Amino acid sequence: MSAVVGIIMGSDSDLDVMSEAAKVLDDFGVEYEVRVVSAHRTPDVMSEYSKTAASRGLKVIIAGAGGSAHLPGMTASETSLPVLAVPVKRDHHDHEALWSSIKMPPGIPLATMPENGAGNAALQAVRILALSDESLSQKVIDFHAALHDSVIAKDQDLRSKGWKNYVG
Ligand code: RP5
Repeated sequence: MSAVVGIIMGSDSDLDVMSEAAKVLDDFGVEYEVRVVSAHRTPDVMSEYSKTAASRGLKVIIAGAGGSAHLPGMTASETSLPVLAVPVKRDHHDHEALWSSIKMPPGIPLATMPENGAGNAALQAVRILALSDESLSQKVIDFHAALHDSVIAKDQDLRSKGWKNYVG
């Protein structure tokens, strides 16, 4: 099967953050591709990637970048596909990547995730794909049921042990 989600990032140094998206897609059995596509260092590649993404079969793009993060927004401007931005945040960064993603001009939507929120970006991509895929939709429902049950189990454990023993 060919990739339906494109995971792109401005640098291979973003991979530790962006690989969380790949892991989630693996869990849901969604096909994806992973590329380094820099808005600043390889703008020609970014442009080509964005313009051909839909015709190559991609349905959603997850784009991560840090610092002066232009990749998510510029990708959104050159494709008709939904683009999910992941602002990559390091300790020596302020929130510039987040700001650059949430300040998009009217007409060019960009769904911006929390800083380093690649896992949630993938879950959102799965939800988008699940709109037209019944078996994937069932997996999303099952995922939420498991999440619910895990919290119930933790709460029961906490109540039976008491908080001090639970923490200890
Ligand atoms: C951004 O600059 C990248 O997305 C990365 O987060 C940051 C640093 O890139 P490298 O210098 O590590 O390649 O464009």
